[in-house]
Amino acid sequence: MATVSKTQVGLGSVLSTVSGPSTHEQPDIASDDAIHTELLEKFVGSDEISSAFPYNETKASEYGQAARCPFAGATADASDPIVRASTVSESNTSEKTGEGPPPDGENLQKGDLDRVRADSDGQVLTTNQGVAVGDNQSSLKIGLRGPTAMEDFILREKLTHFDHERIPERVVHARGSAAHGYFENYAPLSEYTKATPFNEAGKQTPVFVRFSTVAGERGSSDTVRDVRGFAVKFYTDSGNWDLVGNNIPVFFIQDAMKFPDLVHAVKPEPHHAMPQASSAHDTYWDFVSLMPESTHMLLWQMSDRAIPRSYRMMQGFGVHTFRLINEKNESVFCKFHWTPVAGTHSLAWDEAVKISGADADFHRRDLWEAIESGAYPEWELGLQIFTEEQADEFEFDVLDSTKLIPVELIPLLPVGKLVLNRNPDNFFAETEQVAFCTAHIIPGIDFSNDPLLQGRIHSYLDTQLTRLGGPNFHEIPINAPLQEIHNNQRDGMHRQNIPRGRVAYEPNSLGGGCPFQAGMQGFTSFPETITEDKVRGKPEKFADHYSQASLFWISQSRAEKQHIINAFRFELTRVQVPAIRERVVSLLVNVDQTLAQAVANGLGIDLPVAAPLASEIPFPVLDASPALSETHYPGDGTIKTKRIAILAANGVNGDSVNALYDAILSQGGVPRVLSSQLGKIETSQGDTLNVEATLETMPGVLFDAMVIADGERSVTNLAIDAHTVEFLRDQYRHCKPIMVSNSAKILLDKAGIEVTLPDGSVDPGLIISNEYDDDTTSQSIEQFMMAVGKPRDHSRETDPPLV
Ligand code: HDE
Repeated sequence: MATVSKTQVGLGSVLSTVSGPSTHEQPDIASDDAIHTELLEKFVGSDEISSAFPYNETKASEYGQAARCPFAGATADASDPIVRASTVSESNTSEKTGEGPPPDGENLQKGDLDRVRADSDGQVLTTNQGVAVGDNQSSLKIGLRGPTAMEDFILREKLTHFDHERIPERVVHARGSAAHGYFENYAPLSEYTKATPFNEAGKQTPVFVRFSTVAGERGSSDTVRDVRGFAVKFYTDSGNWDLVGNNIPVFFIQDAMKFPDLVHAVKPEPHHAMPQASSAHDTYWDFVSLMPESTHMLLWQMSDRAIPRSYRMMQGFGVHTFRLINEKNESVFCKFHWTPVAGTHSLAWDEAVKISGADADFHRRDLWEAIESGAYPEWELGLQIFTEEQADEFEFDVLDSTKLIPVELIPLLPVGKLVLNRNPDNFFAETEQVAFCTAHIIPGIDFSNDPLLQGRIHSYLDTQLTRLGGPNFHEIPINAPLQEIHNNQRDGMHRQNIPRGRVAYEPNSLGGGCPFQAGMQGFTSFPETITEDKVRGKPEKFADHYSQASLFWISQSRAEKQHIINAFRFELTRVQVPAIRERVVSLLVNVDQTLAQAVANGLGIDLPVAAPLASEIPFPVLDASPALSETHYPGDGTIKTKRIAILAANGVNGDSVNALYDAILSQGGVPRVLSSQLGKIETSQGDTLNVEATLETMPGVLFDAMVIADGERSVTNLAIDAHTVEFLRDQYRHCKPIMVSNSAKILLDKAGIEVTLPDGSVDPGLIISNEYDDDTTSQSIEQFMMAVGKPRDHSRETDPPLV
């Protein structure tokens, strides 16, 4: 191209932002004015890069067959980065603007959370504008006894910020706790999926996991009867993937259309805003008894699964059927299961109620303490993988979220482990602001047509707009992916990122086509063929509302069944309208006659006739699935993180307490010496022991097991504190291991505790030790620890309770 003079190219044009000459010719840009030279360079470069796109060469690929394989967008290299810049003045650098042009093609918002962590060590207090505050004690007044000055910007900034500290809580799952960790993949899963967390053996993907209850408000108690959320955000190297699941594998409803109704029914009743965090009220049971598809979920919700011992001891489920897609674009269906290494364990209902009073933060504290002490909670991820053809053969529909796939039918393929090893720095910044969304998926994973899942894809993004104040919540550090974000979305409330350049559209030629679409390297939806009418309705198999409810019932142990009956009895007794109670029992008649009869007896009503079935198609009677019982997940048998109370008072045998304390600690348990008040107690050896907590502040429900320490005088002293007897009774009633010495048997008598089980056999959880001596005591300790390491043995239970 011939060079031309500045007049020809129109230097005046680059000093303006409107119009310019109609030439492509290359000017002689060796100007004596550096800014003019750069402006010319930018002007010429823009024309050059734009000329590389004489037309939209990929347009034709958007149509017909060609559209099945999306193309990568057309791009051209800008010869000079100044061409993409917003302004040539970017070379004027400062401490604030940074060192001029940013690295080519990078969004520096990416990265670990350290870039936004703040520590104030050695720093003075400042305003939000960074002005050092001289006095943080008093507002500015006109005279010591005078009015406060309007100009006190320090006071006003502080109060204004405080006034706006709260954000709306989540509509559901408001109460939760979270932790950081990682997912480690066992082996490449490329046969099924190209999703990058699964593509290498040993690969670790950072995660943030939030557990929650559903119905209660943000400040409600942890141990209420409720489903628990189990939401995992994977910060993968192909973007964020959120697996937003629950601790129960099925759901109440089949279609997203009914979710607001369900939530309105279970939340506190609108007139008096009661009850908090409980389904035991009329509107809830009114709704679900008119929705027979809820029956399966109701059995789970009334089971022990709805009162977990710990977030660390719950299974997790993706619930819906998802798709996996491999590099060849082949797809299989998949369900996600998390199985806790610590086993699946639950509280007793009476215990859960008492914990609510003793420590409303029981689960939050448990998770925090376990991680803080290095006992990192762990789960194994298992996949149920099946083909569309297999799905068609099942007697239930895999798109129906009120159904599960028994693992006896499709076994779990173990694919990796989840480890939670870091507590958040700040509850609000991380746990409260984290935004999970079922629409966050990555290449290799896709949705199924489950109508519940389809509604969720909309709902989660939508809810964040209100909760987190606009569409830029993805820039909040806890939500930002590790991958860089490059797109033409702009503006909105609280935008953090400063996009460079004038191009905010695609296709473009002025930005060299960038950012350009990734084509087959990017996310592509599975091209499922659908040839059906547009309708509102549900498939026939969805009309089976009871066979899996019966399956769940018959798969439970004797104790689990009794707990389900008791839970129905409790919840329905709190319901006031008899017709609603009867309607619920009429659903149960279709599940199991014994269950329905037992609940009816508890309510003092005659067995109602069975609720009519929604379909005439006979539905299958299924074989029991042992994996649906909690007894299938006993855990690793260790006492790790188990809290063990050692009750002691003046005159205690210090040697026996020390031996026990050491033994518990050495096996990873958490011993605490409890007495009537804090301070020191004298041992029979003449030493002293520190009391760590009192019987009044930490009642028995907060411990997994207890010991009445050896020493006659100590026992006598404990006997005059009624808390001791309550402690013993609760531990006994909740089927927890108890160890007492011979001399402490008097306390058992006082508590009305028999040394044998109600059926007369030996109680394996009640260990009576001889007076302290090295050998026999260590045998008793061993026996006690074995009992503590096992799941609870419910053989002490009677209905009503004897103790
Ligand atoms: Fe949710 N759900 N949900 N849900 N859900 C929310 O999103 C919704 C459903 C689940 O720790 C909300 O950010 C609809 C099933 C968890 O932050 C909201 C439907 C399952 C969490 C929402 C469902 C879940 C939520 C409230 C029916 C188990 C907490 C705040 C179509 C598979 C995530 C928010 C966290 C949270 C909507 C049904 C699990 C309103 C519309 C089924 C674990 O968007």
